[in-house]
Amino acid sequence: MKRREFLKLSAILGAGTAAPGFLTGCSPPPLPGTGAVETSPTVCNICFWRCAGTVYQENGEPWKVVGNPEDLHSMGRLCTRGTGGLGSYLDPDRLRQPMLRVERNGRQTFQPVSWDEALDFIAERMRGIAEQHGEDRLCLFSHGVGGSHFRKLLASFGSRGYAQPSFAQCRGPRDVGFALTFGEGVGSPDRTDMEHSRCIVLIGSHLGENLHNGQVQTWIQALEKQATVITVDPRFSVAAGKSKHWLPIRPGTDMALLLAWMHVLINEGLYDADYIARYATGFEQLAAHVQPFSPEWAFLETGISAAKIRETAREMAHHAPASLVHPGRHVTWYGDDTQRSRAIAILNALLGSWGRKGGFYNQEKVDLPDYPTPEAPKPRSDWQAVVQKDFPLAPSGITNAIIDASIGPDAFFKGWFVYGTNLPFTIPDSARNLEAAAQSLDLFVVIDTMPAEITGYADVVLPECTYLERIDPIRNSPERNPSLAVSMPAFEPRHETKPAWWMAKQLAERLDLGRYFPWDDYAEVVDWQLQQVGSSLEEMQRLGVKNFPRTTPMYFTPGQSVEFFTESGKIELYSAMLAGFGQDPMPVYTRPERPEPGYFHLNYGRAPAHTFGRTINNPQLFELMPENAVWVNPLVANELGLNSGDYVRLKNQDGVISNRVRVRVTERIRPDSVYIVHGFGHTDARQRLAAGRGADDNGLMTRILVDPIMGGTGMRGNFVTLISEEYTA
Ligand SMILES: Nc1nc2c(c(=O)[nH]1)N[C@H]1C(S)=C(S)[C@@H](COP(=O)(O)OP(=O)(O)OC[C@H]3O[C@@H](n4cnc5c(=O)[nH]c(N)nc54)[C@H](O)[C@@H]3O)O[C@H]1N2
Ligand SMILES: Nc1nc2c(c(=O)[nH]1)N[C@H]1C(S)=C(S)[C@@H](COP(=O)(O)OP(=O)(O)OC[C@H]3O[C@@H](n4cnc5c(=O)[nH]c(N)nc54)[C@H](O)[C@@H]3O)O[C@H]1N2
Ligand code: SF4
Ligand SMILES: [Mo]
Repeated sequence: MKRREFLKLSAILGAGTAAPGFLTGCSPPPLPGTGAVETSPTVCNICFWRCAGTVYQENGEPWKVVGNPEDLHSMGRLCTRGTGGLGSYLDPDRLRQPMLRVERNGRQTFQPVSWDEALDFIAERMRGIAEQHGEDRLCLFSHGVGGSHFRKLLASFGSRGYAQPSFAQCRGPRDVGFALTFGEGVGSPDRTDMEHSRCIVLIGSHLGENLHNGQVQTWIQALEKQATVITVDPRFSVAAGKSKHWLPIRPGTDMALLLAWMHVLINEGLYDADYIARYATGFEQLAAHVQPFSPEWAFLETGISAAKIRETAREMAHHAPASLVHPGRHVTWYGDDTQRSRAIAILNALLGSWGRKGGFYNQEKVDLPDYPTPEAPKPRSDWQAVVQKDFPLAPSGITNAIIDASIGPDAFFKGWFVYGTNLPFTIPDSARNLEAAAQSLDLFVVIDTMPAEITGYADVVLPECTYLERIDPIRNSPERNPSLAVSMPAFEPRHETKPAWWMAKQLAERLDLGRYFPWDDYAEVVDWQLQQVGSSLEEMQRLGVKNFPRTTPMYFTPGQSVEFFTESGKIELYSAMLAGFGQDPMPVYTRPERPEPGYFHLNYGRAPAHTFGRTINNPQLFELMPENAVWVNPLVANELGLNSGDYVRLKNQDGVISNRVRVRVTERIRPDSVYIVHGFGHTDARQRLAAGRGADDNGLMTRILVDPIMGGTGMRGNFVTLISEEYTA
């Protein structure tokens, strides 16, 4: 529009009309949009999909962040949240300087301190822990790329304790379930080949609200090509609205549906017999196992008619192998989650979709060497064997197990580093345990950008600058097309904030571990790595993203013999390994508990404008969605005399009461459930926009259903009732 106006003006000028003074004068006032523009490459850090983009500034002022058109991983676009990324830099409530817990007039408070004071304090406590208990007693909770610097620091010190909430609170069960079946996990980004799928089955995956960018776009491509979508969700999600079949399942009964689908595929001979004969083991046992689970049986459990179960199973088979039963991502639901993920994996095996076009493809990443540094010392203990002995099949750290192993005088862990994870909002039933751990630990360090609730437990708070103000490790995600992307500082760090790499290096030097961090600036590491693959920081500063050719096929070739990374080398429909660990070798259905009268299943999920609780205070994203609402079915609303917009509080089965939250009366939720978007209900008043807005699902999850295989925290066994609250706004 602006451009056209300008052209019109030049036409007038060309026609000999006297030019207005500001066009002929020697010192024109700057016009908007004509200032000096600078750009720098970035990798979005608002969620963990890691889309590449470009940051624009004009006359040194932040202007916008947009997608990098060369980035195949994001298809050149940022999502709503990524576009609002500047808000994380501009947020006036950010942490500004290091803070130390001190005692003043008999009360504890945080005192702003210099970096030297904060880092000296931490180094001294680390030494103290090493002397008293051993150098292996520290652990890191981390979610985000910068955590790798602290992981390196702790490893060089002698501690390997490590956990991310993306395992035990998120996708751990699916990765273990798929690994037990196919010998490999689904990975992140997920290896789903939706752009080529002819049929997509979504079990709770609420794509469209879950806005993992590239994945949502491939799903939309499938929709545009008229792929059949079958959505299983007790809520009429955005995805359900785009589906041919919506199966509004009774919460927690998915396993019954999955077993019935297998029953139909096997009993009607619709499974991929060649694929199973060639690649799988345990088919006989599976066929016998699913006999009792007819669609008629499953109807009584799930509420989905037998006819619908048969129709959808046949449709999946019709499109196989381009039929993808999506593995989901946040799958810590009812405690039998690894088994449900196994059931999904087995169903995919029956459809022959693993390794096939439109199913699961083989990913590739760039073979990028690590910067050479000395090898970290061998730790004096195997912390996993101590802390996670009940879950020998967990390949990764279990956040909740580490918290438990940090409480009391005999606890294994004595010091915590918490990087970019707001544990009180992230780990269900953690409030009591975090308090107890904080009392027991000798050192509690939080590295965050915001005054998140977790900072309230810390001895020391280290303020990190945002991704827009620092250089991050190179993005090298496994994908369809291998690619590298770099994230360079667009702005100087505000206030006294610093990047994680700087903090880790400073600590290392104080601990005589400087040899593990042999660089002055992390940019040297990035440049060295890029040089090894024929690029450089200078080139990447211009390009942002570089794509590399694939070297292996995306799919199995017809008749290819494949060695799977399982014990048998085959796809394991029957898992001898599970049997060996005293677990069911094939998935078994357990009927979930139902709510007492007056109570509802507490259902929760994502909204497009936010990532967990971490963006609520971002001024640009807050504006899009300042609070959540509790979805209530009209039948329930009528009975309780509630209208949309009324305030209520949610009270759970253990008497925990939420913040007040508005009601949204909608047919889109079943009468036995209510639904809220996760991440709201912040309590720290220093987050001035977010504090007190909406309700926090996590606080209401005082009952967790622990997965016996991998230790994940099933969160969907909580029930709430609604307490009305006078409308006061
Ligand atoms: N009740 C409930 N619990 C859940 C979920 C749920 O839906 N409901 N979802 C689960 C899932 S799927 C996941 S993956 C996890 C996610 O769990 P988390 O990753 O812990 O999510 P957040 O609570 O948003 O915490 C992120 C923290 O990182 C900080 N941060 C943001 N950017 C930076 C940065 O650049 N540097 C540093 N140092 N800090 C930064 C934020 O300020 C915030 O305090 O939560 C799990 N827990
Ligand atoms: N905008 C945005 N997008 C995100 C994120 C974000 O924070 N914001 N986080 C990302 C992350 S880390 C993750 S792990 C994913 C999580 O997103 P997904 O893995 O897609 O979904 P879930 O969180 O497991 O489940 C939410 C859906 O499950 C449905 N559901 C509830 N109970 C049941 C049940 O018993 N059976 C079935 N079949 N469905 C049920 C809910 O109604 C809801 O639609 O989203 C990712 N994408
Ligand atoms: S999906 Fe959105 S928020 Fe996540 S990295 Fe990409 S642009 Fe950023
Ligand atoms: Mo997640």
